[in-house]
Amino acid sequence: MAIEIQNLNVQGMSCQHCVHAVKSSVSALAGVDSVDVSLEKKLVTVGFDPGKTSLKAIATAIEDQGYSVVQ
Ligand SMILES: [Cu+2]
Repeated sequence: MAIEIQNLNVQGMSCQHCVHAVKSSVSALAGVDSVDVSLEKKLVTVGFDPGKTSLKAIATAIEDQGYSVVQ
């Protein structure tokens, strides 16, 4: 399975707690291979198997933590 890498612009992340909340919620999804968060760039970089999850599911997991994903 090929891993797809995508960037999401996420508003509302301000500290390491936010980084941790986003990382742990996204990495809990089946099919997610890697999660990186840049507070400076307001960017979440996700590596995932598109056969097991989708960018939409990943965005929803982030929004469930109280952050806004800008499409
Ligand atoms: Cu925070």
